[in-house]
Amino acid sequence: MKPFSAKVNFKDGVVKPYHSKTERKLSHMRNLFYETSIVEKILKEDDRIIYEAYEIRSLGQEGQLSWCTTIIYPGCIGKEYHMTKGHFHRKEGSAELYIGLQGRGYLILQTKEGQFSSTEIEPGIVIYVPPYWGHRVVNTSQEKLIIFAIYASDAGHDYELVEKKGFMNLVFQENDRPKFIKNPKYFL
Ligand code: M6P
Ligand code: ZN
Repeated sequence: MKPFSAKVNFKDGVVKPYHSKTERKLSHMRNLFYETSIVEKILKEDDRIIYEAYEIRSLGQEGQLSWCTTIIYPGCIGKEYHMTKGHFHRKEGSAELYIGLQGRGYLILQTKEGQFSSTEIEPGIVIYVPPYWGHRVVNTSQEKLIIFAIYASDAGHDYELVEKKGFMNLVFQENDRPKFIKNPKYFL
């Protein structure tokens, strides 16, 4: 394999060239937002894009790195801010690095044993996601939240647990400010 490069636009998060672009619409996240009845109501009129990701992949082999920009559009579903699906790594001992490029929000993290953590993201903030911590990005700003992430190419994405249980805390907009609320649907 030879060295290669790509260009990341730090303002809009677009990567050129990229290997894959993922577009996550509300219909792809039906059961991830807390207020499922509001989701269904919105979907009758508008299947809005919640976020997009541009990925540069290396071979899915040990020792290789992949990287990705993610652009989370501003907005709420009911009171809950737009967010990514969130995932654990299939190879659970695999860490990741997040770097804020634009906008503001939170990276929320949790372990399968019930520990929870959150870190504010803003341009220039670098967050280390240790092995074994599931992670989700939440956009609490009124502009696009753009992040850059670097991870092991063989880490893999495990969405199952998040789809089943959600995250321990929800990030709601209250009086125009983010507020963390215990997720009543979460169980250990
Ligand atoms: C970050 C990285 C990617 C991830 C993307 C979207 O850029 O962690 O690996 O795919 O965010 O998040 P999710 O996969 O949870 O939808
Ligand atoms: Zn990850």
